[in-house]
Amino acid sequence: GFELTSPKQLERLEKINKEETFKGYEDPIRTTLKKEDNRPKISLWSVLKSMVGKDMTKMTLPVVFNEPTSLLQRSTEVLEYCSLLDKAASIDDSPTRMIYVAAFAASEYVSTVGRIAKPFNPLLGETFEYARPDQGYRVLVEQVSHHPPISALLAESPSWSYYGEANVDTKFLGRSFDIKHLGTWYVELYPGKGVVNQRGQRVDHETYTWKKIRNSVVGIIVGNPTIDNYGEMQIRNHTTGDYMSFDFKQRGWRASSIGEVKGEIYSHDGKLKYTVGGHWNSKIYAKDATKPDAAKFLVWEASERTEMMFHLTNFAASLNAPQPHLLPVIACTDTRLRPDQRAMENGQYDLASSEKTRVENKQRAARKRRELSGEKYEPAFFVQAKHPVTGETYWKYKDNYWVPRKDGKLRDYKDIF
Ligand code: CLR
Repeated sequence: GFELTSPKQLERLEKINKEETFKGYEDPIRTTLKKEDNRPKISLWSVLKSMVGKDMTKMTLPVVFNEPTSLLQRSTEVLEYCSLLDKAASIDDSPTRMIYVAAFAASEYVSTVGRIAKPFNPLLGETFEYARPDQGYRVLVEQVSHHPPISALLAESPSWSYYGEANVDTKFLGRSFDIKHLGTWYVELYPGKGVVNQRGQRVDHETYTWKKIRNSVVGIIVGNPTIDNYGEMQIRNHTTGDYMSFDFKQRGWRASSIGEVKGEIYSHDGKLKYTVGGHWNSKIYAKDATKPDAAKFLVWEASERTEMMFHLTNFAASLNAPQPHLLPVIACTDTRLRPDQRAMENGQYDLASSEKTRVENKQRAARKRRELSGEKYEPAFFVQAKHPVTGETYWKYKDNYWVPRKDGKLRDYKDIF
């Protein structure tokens, strides 16, 4: 929706097009699943009460507690509101760009409402790709480690990249089921007019980082499980030195406290520039803090949601769609081809359960084989490297997915399902 102006933006656009990213994405976007829920009713607490103290990877739950998405797809769901990043890149002033980056970081939480189900744990080497010709971006996610479960994600568009490591530490404590996020998330913005860094030089992009806040499922024992997301997010613009503290309040007794957020954006010299407020489950506003009588303005608003099975959002319903043009093009390791999850989506719960056991056994056998032959597992599309800006280790894309994909070379490069 925003004009691309800089040579860097045009170069990024050309790469995305030259690699035929949108090949296979010709079908209409699926936005819903069927409505009726024919799952057997089992109380969550009756199954969970024997599992206090366990983490999610060690819990074997009946497949009816799953939803037909994988954790690779749930990481991709963050991109539902990525037009906020397009908007950010269209702005010349860096603290103002931070407002939209922060709204993007908060917007992912609205999709958690009502989703009290276990996503499929990706198999080692499982991948997921997603591209949107209507919005000009593409995403690639790969499960790079099984113990602990870690996925690496890279999303790219002409004016931004979003990448990081999904690495969650889960624990069921009886009263609540808690999810802590260990990975760092990065946004690189390529504004049309470039960026002035802290040394006064004009450069073509800026780098932001933050860590995700905590998710917590409460109300399990009383039979009314709900999800809360809370904690302090520190967003830093490493290039200009701007920073923000963004507070996600823990759910209290007042209805208005549910989803409440409050943040302050400072420029590199410590001057308060903007305040940000609202709710991650509905709307986010910002206000110029340098003008005493400034009015707040709307930054982000959650999309309407049609009710459907598993309470998926309309965006989430698009992720696993078996689109006829796409299925022959994607890598053979793509979640869309995973048989147990497909059976679950089709309402075939017994098949889903037996297929889940089969693919997990297959994964175990492959690990045994590697152990016996002394082979070290290497992810296909990402490699660990030192980040040029933060100095932290991160998963760097090897730039070897989209070209082989367009040439049909990922159709049988591996057998994991
Ligand atoms: C939240 C948004 C993040 C990515 C992310 C990672 C882990 C997800 C979490 C999100 C939402 C809540 C989640 C969690 C893993 C397990 C937990 C789906 C999507 C569910 C609610 C736990 C349910 C467990 C019972 C059914 C036993 O960007």
